[in-house]
Amino acid sequence: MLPMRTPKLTDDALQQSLKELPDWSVDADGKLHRELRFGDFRAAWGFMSSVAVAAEAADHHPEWFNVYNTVKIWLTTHDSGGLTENDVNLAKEIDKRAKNF
Ligand code: H2B
Repeated sequence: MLPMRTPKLTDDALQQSLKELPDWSVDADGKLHRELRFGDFRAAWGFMSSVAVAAEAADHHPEWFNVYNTVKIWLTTHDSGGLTENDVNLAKEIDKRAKNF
């Protein structure tokens, strides 16, 4: 048996989801992308720690890059080869947690 993969979002479903994610865009690689800037490294790292807990709980993990107070995030579902509802859900969780830092 093949392992179950989360289905990729249709173009329509993706466009609908993007309406709820105004801070996110789809990059040239088809990944959901957002950049955040915090007051300092402590806040950026605190945010990343918070997202790490959510990502681990969901078993869905971001690609990300941090320098001092900036965090750049890319979301995609590697197992599915594209964007799925798991990426949309994690993006929403990230938006929620970003407000705390
Ligand atoms: N995160 C992301 N972003 N995409 C995946 O396909 C993925 C993941 N797969 N986290 C999970 C872990 C998988 O590798 C494990 C075995 O469940």
